[in-house]
Amino acid sequence: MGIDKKNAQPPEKLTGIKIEEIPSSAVGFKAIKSAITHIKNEVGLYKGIGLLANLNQKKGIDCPGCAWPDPDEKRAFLAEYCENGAKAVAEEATKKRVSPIFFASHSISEISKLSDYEIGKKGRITHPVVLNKEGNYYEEISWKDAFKLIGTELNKLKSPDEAIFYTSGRTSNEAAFLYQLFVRQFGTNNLPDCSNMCHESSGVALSDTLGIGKGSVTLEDFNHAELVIVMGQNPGTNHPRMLNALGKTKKRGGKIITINPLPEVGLMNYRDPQNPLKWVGKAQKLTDIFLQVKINGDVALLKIIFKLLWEKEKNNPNTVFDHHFIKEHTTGYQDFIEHIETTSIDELIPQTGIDFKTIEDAANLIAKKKRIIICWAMGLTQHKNGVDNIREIVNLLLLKGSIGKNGAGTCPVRGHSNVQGDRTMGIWEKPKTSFLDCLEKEFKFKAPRKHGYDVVESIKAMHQKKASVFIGMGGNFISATPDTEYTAEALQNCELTVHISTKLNRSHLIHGKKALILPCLGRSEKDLQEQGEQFVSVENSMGVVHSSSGHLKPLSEFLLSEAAIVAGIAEASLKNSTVNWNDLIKNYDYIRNKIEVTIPGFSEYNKRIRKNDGFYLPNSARDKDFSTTSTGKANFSINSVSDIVLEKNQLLMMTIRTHDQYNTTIYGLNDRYRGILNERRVIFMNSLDIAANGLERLDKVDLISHFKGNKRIAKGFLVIPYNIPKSCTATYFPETNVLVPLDSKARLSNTPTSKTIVITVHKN
Ligand SMILES: Nc1nc2c(c(=O)[nH]1)N[C@H]1C(S)=C(S)[C@@H](COP(=O)(O)OP(=O)(O)OC[C@H]3O[C@@H](n4cnc5c(=O)[nH]c(N)nc54)[C@H](O)[C@@H]3O)O[C@H]1N2
Ligand SMILES: Nc1nc2c(c(=O)[nH]1)N[C@H]1C(S)=C(S)[C@@H](COP(=O)(O)OP(=O)(O)OC[C@H]3O[C@@H](n4cnc5c(=O)[nH]c(N)nc54)[C@H](O)[C@@H]3O)O[C@H]1N2
Ligand SMILES: [Mo]
Repeated sequence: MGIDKKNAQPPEKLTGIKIEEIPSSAVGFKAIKSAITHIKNEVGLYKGIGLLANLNQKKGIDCPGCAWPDPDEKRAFLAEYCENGAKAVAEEATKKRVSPIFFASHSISEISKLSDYEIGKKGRITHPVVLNKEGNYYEEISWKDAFKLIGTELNKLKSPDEAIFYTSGRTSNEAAFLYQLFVRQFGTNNLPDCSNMCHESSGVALSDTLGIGKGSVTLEDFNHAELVIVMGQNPGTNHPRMLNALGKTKKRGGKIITINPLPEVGLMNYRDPQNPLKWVGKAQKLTDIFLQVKINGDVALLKIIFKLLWEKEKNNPNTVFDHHFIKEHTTGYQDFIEHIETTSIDELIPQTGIDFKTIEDAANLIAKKKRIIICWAMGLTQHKNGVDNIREIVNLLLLKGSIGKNGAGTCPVRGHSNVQGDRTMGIWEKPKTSFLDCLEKEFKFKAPRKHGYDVVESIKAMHQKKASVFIGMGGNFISATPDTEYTAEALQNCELTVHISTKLNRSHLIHGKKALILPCLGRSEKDLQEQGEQFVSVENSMGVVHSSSGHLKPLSEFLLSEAAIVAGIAEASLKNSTVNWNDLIKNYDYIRNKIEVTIPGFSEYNKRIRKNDGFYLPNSARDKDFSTTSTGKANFSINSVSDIVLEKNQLLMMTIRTHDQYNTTIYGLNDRYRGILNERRVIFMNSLDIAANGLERLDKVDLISHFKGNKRIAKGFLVIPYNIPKSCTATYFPETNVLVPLDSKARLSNTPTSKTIVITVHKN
């Protein structure tokens, strides 16, 4: 019995908004109080403090929050974590349990009526459970039978390409490597991952222009940068420890330019979370120049800046651009300059929504600086021209010779704590030939060569019944993906859906004809295998591979590690595998030995991972080696501005995160840094747009998105007047994913355009 696809969306219920003044700075006492409250409520104070003391310490647990790196040497004495890192571990190490008794007394239809917040707070899943055809209750199943069911369904498929193997970004290197090896031995490259919705645009743009899809800076570079530009990112909430790095840049005399439609509190002023003496008195100012750009106005803004820089360079040759770098290391400079000559500042200004004088101040500052870092996240990648946004960033760095030198370079700030490592391990629907060649050689099998489905293509394939088994290694597919109702139909078309999860989420409720939930160990728990206690390894945003070991007793004896689950599925599904899966998981050193011989950069993996804090992977851009691009040099590129034209009363909507959520996991109902408490169904609007639509503060409205003549609706949101550019609005994800059309995606990277959705607002 399938539940109504409408229940794929969070319920429309309002929760009782309270509005308070927006704080003047991030961090400080309230952050500490919030962290302690979450720890106390979820884990208990005594156990919680032990847990926090291990977070991000050498030989400790890698924080499951974000992918921001740890300092190479000195770690904070008090603790190397942030408020939101504390919430992330509290959520995982919670005392609350979702046991077979819970499932026996709560039907799927019943659970699907709860909010995402309520679902998450039910706790950790303790046993593998199955939902049989026509059932409305999950029931306990043994691991053996669960694996057998997967094996049977996979082997029923006419082609391996009818199965989809999704990965979220928390999976360790060891589990990810095994998972992709199993999937390729099964015979498909259908390995979509959360990256497809996240930094794919960065990967495509950086590979194109610099020859490596990862950022080039290290944490140390922030101590040497003269200028850091932070674009389309809200580190105060999503990467709080990045504020320390920015604080250090400032202390050494560096400047910060922030480009964002919102004046995000954390970027404006902050207090050092590791220095309680600084929690009172005046906060540290971070942003020197704030460019309050309209949504998707970044390419236009950068083009204006290029024009201003070029004018200066023409007037005083060799003072603004680094011609030595340009000549030695790049191609396409002449074409780029010709394009800049033809651009018109007057035509571009309206797209930015910023006054000319402020842009000029920014250009003057950039002109003088030689060591520049540019950081960015989802505000740039999730647009139709997301790849253009990032190639434009590269243009700026190339003009300034700001790549491959101390204090300079690209800094795409990754989301999930091991999303970068998972890609390195081969979780990718478009694997490189050289990688498949290595797998074939080492494991003696014929790897599939045809590219697989990414996230958007997977949804379509399931909808069109070209795929009928879905396996999710972590994540929450129904809530993270666009076009919620369409995606629900897609998942409900499947014969089998399987989720390897720590906590209950909405994806468990929007299921195929049969469904399994396979509970796994979390990062914070001890992982005991045949040859003893194991640790895993992960790669952070700056390419450092390091270990993570859980210290807590697993919450239930029925949990398996992700690696063991992959081995179990592989044993039950592959007929003549050349791999002895059960042997590999006896000791993860054996898996790392296999990684060492198949993936470049991992020589002496087992030895180096045990030393202090791991090791840096090779990074060609960091070494000013651009030989891996199509031209053998770093490429200048010519990029497209936004092509969105709004009709009367139409507005642009970006979907963003509150301070109290981790993607689809809702820690709480507050967004403290934006002054909103106890409510998620809000829409931030400019006062002029509120008036123009005949609306008032706190009016209840429905949102309708418009795409190629189709309308999609999300009901019941409260209007909040906010400091946001005219014609721009913001709502929280996942409540408004139902408005994001599946076919609205970035050119080249296929990333859903979660930050540019054309909407109208209607009084309810
Ligand atoms: N606590 C916590 N930490 C997290 C996460 C979480 O949910 N909670 N998620 C993790 C993940 S997977 C990721 S990918 C990252 C996400 O980290 P962020 O990218 O910081 O997250 P978003 O909330 O999507 O914020 C996007 C920012 O971009 C701005 N923006 C939107 N559109 C535009 C635009 O057109 N131009 C410019 N210049 N700016 C724009 C928004 O105003 C907002 O400040 O964080 C990771 N860390
Ligand atoms: N509208 C809109 N949509 C977006 C975005 C946006 O900005 N706007 N952002 C996109 C981005 S950047 C991303 S990365 C995706 C995120 O997409 P996902 O990664 O799919 O979603 P998460 O919410 O991070 O997944 C949370 C679930 O992961 C499981 N989990 C947690 N820890 C573990 C673990 O250690 N092991 C396993 N096996 N499972 C675990 C828990 O069951 C939890 O419910 O969403 C995307 N969707
Ligand atoms: Mo992400």
